[in-house]
Amino acid sequence: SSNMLGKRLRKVVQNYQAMNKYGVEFSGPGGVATRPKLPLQPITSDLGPYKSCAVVSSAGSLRYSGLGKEIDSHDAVLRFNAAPTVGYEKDVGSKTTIRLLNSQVMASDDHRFLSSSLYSTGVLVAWDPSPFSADLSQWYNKTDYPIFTQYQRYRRLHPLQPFYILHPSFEWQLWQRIQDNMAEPIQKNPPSSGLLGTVLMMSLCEVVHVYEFLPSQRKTELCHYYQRFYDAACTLGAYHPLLYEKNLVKRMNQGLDRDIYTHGRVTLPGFSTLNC
Ligand code: NCC
Repeated sequence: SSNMLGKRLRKVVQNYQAMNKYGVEFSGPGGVATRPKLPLQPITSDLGPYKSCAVVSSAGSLRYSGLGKEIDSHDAVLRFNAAPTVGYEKDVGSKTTIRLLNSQVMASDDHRFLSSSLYSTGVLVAWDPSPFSADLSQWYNKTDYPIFTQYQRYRRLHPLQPFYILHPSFEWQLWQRIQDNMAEPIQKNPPSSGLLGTVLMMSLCEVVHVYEFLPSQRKTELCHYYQRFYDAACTLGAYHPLLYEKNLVKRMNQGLDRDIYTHGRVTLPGFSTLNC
């Protein structure tokens, strides 16, 4: 009915405006200093909408999961930081539509951000754990890692690859949602890339499947599926309020508990399908 359509349209506009707020039109103080420029439009105007999406956590429990085919069957796939696909296709698939990077990855020598081909597939989105929620110039002048210089360097080398930066207010609005879902006070650090990416995909997709964010029966202390490093804090959190993030995602899950146990899969609705 036209009433339904009206509601949907209103939602689309609201979504658009909301994303604009934590979108990417920040051109930065200093004009010349910030060239090459950020994209003109927010990512939600340039990408999607997609029907079905996959968010692939980097958890060690993806190892031997055999989920690769299922992950690749989605219209868009989001991956994190330095998580590779080559050599792990059976478990994590090979499609990369978006890669969400924290600023530490962009800055540290280990990850060879400027030279590795790992980052040249798909659309890049970067974020920095800014302690400042409101003041963009304060953040710009004191980021945790040199996100802007690295962004400029990368863009000069790869001028055609789409590359966005998340507005820090997105981190803190999301942090507030996690806190609202908990009776006890949580640590005042930004959410992990995992939850940031999940919510980003909820803005771009009708339905979002997140893999091994809520650990399956394969739960392990192996930190990442691609590294021999063991630490339970990778799954439970230390700096990031990861356990609380997982609680929130568990609450939003529209899939079966059994799918979590067997596949490490949760199913979340996209914002465009919600009427609230
Ligand atoms: O480990 P990381 O995350 O790159 O993983 C991406 C997201 O997957 C989810 N995850 C990961 C491992 C695991 N065992 N369980 C999980 O649920 C989390 O949601 C995680 O966000 C980050 O959030 O950006 C993080 O990045 C790393 C590190 O900077 C990069 O991997 C590059 O090496 C952080 N590690 C350290 O700082 C040592 C990590 O805390 C968070």
